[in-house]
Parts: sequence; C-alpha cells; structure tokens
Amino acid sequence: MAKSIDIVVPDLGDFSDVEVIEVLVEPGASVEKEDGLITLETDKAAMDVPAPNDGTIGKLTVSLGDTVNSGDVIGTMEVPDGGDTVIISPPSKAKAADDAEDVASKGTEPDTTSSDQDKASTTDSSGGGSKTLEVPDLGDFDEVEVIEVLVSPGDTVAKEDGLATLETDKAAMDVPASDAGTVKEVLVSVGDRVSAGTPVAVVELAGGGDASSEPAKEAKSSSESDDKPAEAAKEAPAKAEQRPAESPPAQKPQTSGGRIDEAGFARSHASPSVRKLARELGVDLVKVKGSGKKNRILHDDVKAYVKSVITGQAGAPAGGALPKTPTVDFAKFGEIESVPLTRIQKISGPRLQASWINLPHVTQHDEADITGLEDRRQKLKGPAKERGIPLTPLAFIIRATVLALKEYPKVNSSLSEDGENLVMKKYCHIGFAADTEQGLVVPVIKDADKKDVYELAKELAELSSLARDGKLKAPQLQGASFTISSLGGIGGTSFTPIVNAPEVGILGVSKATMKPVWDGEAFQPRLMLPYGLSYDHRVVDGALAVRFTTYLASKLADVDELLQAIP
Ligand code: CAO
Repeated sequence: MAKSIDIVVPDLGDFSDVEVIEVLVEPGASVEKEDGLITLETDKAAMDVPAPNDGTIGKLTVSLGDTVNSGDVIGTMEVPDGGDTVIISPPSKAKAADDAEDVASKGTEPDTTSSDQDKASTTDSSGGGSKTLEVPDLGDFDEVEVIEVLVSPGDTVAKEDGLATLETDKAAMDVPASDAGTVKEVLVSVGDRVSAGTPVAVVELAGGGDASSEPAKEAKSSSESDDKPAEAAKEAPAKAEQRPAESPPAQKPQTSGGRIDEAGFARSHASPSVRKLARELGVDLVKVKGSGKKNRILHDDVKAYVKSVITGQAGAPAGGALPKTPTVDFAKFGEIESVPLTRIQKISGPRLQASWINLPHVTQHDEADITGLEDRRQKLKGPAKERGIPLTPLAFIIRATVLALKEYPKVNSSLSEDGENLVMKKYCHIGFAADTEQGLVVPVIKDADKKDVYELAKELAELSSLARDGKLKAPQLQGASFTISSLGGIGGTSFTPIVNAPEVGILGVSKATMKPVWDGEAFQPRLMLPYGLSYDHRVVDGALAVRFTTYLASKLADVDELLQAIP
C-alpha cells in the first residue's frame, strides 16, 4: 500500500516569497529521499526543495516563476506505506534554535546571532573605526572550504558584498560583508575551512564610523519583515538542500548577448556573487568556462568572457563565446621554448579566426589545363626577365581570375554590414598572400583589371619584395576585393584557404603537375593546375562557385586571351 503525503517547502530562514527557478521533476517521476524536486533562489543561495522520502511524485502545484514560503505545500507524492516517511514541515523558530544548538553540541563554532557576532567582531582598539567581519551562521554546514577570496586589502566593500565564497558538496554561498568599509586585512585564503564566526576580513568602517555604534542589525532586503533580525537574511538556510547558489533574478534578465538558458544557468557551477555579476552583465553562465576547482566559474571567468565577446564582437557569434581549446602544460611532457608571435602574426591570427568563425565557408575544388600557358610562359620568361620582369604563373592566374570576376561580379562583392545588401565593387583589387619571415601578409594589386600580364607580373614582384623586406606601406595592404593564395611554387595538391573577410571569395592555388588526361581517344600528358575557391556561402552559392571555377579553367587554358593587351 502506498500513501500520499504533501511535499512541503522546508525552513527558508527569513527568506520569503522565494522564486522557483527550476522544476526538476515531473508527476510520475520516481525519486529518492533528498532528491531535489524544485530549485529556489534567494539573495544568497540557490537551494533545492528535497524529496521527503523515496516514492513517486503525484502532482506539483508550483511552476517556474512562482514564489513560495517556508511551509508551503508544493505538491504530493506517493510513498510506500509503513516506510520511513518523514513529512518535512517548516521548523518553528524553536526548532531553528534547536538546530543551532545541535550545531554547537557537535563541537562546531557556536551559532552567532547578529548581535553576538557584531559585538565579537569589533576589534579596533584605536577608536572603533575598524571591524572584523565574520562568517555568518551556516546552518548545518560546518568546516566549509573557502574556494574563492573576493576581496583584497584596499578594496572598498558595500554592505552585503561578497567577501569570500564557500563551497560544500551541496552548496556554494558567499560570505557577505555585514558592514561597508575598506578592507584592511583579509584573514582567509583559498583552501581554508571556516565555520560560523570565523573571522574573514578586517574593514575600516565606511565614514570612519564607530563599530560599536554601528547598528547590529543588517540592512534589510525589501522582502524582509521588520520584526525579524535582518542578519538572518544572510544565513544559509539550515535545512534546505542547497545547490550552487546564485543571486535572484528579480526579473528575467536583459541580456545584451542573447537569451539566457535559465535551466542551464541554474545548474552552472558558480557562486552567488558570480551569478549576480553574470546577471548584471547579461552573461549566460552556460557559455562561460570555469577555471576554478572542479571547473567552478570564477569572477575572472565571467570578466574574461565579457572581454572576449567585446574584443571579438565583429567576429563573435551573437551572444556566444567559443568553447576554449584545452590548456596544456607542455613542459610536463618535455623541454619547450616560448617564442613570441610576430606583430604580423598577432594581427593576422585574430582576423583569420574571425573570418573562419563568421563566414560559412565552402571550398570548390577544380583544376585547369595550363599546358599551353606554361609552354608559352617558358618562351616568354627569358625576354621578360631581360626587362626585369619575373613572369611567374601567378601573373597569369591573376589575369584569368580578373576575367572570371568580371564575368561573375558577385564573387568580387561584399555583404553590407547589416547583411541587407551586396556591395558590388566596380573595381578589381587583387590581394595575394605572400609568405614572409614575419608571417603572412597580403599586398594588393590595385586595379588589376586594368593591367596586362606583364604589368601584373612586375607589380607582383615589386610587392613581394617589399613584403619580404617588411617595407609595405599601409595603402599597399588595403582595399582588396578578392584574394589569391598561391602555394604552387612550394607544392601541395589542394587546400582550403580562408576567405579574407569582408571579401567573399579567395582562390587557393596548388602545384601544377603533369597528368594523363583523356582527350576522347587517348590519354594525353597535360599540365594540370589544381585550385580551390573558398567562398562565403551567404553570398556565393555552390552553382555560382563552380561556374566561376569552370570559367577560370577555360581562361587559364586560353593563354592567347590572357596575353592580350588590356583595351
Ligand atoms: N604550380 C607549379 N609551379 C609553380 C606554381 C604552380 N602553381 N606557382 C609557381 N610555380 C613555380 C614557378 O614555376 C616558379 O618558377 P619559375 O617562374 O622560375 O618557373 C617557382 O615556382 C617560384 O614561383 P614563386 O612562388 O616564387 O612566384 P609566384 O609569383 O608564383 O608567387 C608569391 C609569389 C609571393 C605568391 C609567393 O612567393 C609566395 O609567397 N607564396 C606563398 C603564399 C602563401 O604563403 N600562401 C598561403 C597563405 S595562407 O597561409
């Protein structure tokens, strides 16, 4: 036989009208005693209402956003008859006092009432201007580990600001400052274990006030009734099973960077003050990687997240931070040497990353028969060299690309900043990736469509030389409408270049090799040039891309056209 019992909100201390921020079970769910059923959120902690017994949830009468108080019935559950049924009822004040005694009788620090605590913490002998702030009543918790110290000497703290974060298996809670002032000394360190009454910090009271004249009671939250000592408001509820604590979302937060995943936020491993900070900044903790113990999210993690969003704003996906790659202590595995990145690498790295992250990249691979082109180039190379022009394959490739861009001008366009328009460029400035000792640079041949192969080859050589000597001027690096990355002089069969955003296409050229190509009757040895067009799929679709690469192949195969003078 089973019987039905009420599920009752346990003693919430002096908290009232506490919001339900998560419902963890559904009717019919089997639960074990102490399993969390709903999560409540208060100023200083988030806590689960635990199952009073093993059994099956009958009904739940609360929903997200409801507010509850100690003793409220929030549902029913079926429990085995004759079992060890305990109906949790709200402890009376007398019961709370018993609890305090229990704590004391277990040999822990005595429960510290607000007035006791304040009396005990007045330490300054030079006129009462400073005060030792202590750990408040932690309910059933004792010898709790300090996992984060939130203040340093010299910091100014307001009343209720967190001084340190404590963590138990089941909860995280901040030690709030009972008084405003300037921190003179911090008396705890990460890893210390503290109990109610443990001194945490000495503060010079704000306004040089006399500690003894400082009211023993704490500031009251608006929800507290006047007849209760406000000090209790900072107590961790003695009976509530606590989850990582957080500050109250009085209203659904406004986020600057996207919607907050409330359920995920509630489960995030972070202290109340970190949660408060995240709420204030509109940060979804789900997206923040914790660097603390057991991946706990620390204040610095939230700040670093915000910084990353701000600095990478042009490149960051709306409201989202990227998951971090693992940090490895390489020295653990062998000898290492740290070499600083060059200035160019520091600039180009984030740009490449921004482009890779923001643009939906697709690469269309193709190859062109450049047998005729290369035959002719070999014949023309010597005479060109006499004129001081190194007639490399890239000059021809640029000329062919210009013709393809003229045929398919969308590939030479950019998306407007608001994403509403295509900016069609009437000019054709071709950037080309140049490998230098300092890193990758992309000089730009301006008005490439108005230059013949020789002019292109000449400018290519000049700009490459300047690039290698680190002598390029800013205008020579700006304004490209399309980029070519040629690795063919080095090798390779294919690669995926990253679009140089806000351009929408980049041509990656690999090494030409002789291949047997079927001409309909027989295999012929042909010099085939492999290349790939990476494109921004928001602007260029696959059909356009392959039309472009096919057209490019036809132009590369037609050396006569490439060598024509520019009209
Ligand atoms: N296939 C086969 N051989 C090729 C070739 C190709 N696609 N491209 C060039 N070659 C050969 C040429 O035959 C050339 O020799 P000859 O002209 O004497 O016959 C030789 O390689 C050297 O060419 P080059 O690479 O010096 O000259 P280039 O004009 O083709 O390229 C430049 C100039 C600046 C693009 C190039 O030196 C360079 O820096 N390439 C690297 C670009 C790069 O790093 N891209 C990656 C960007 S992303 O990380």
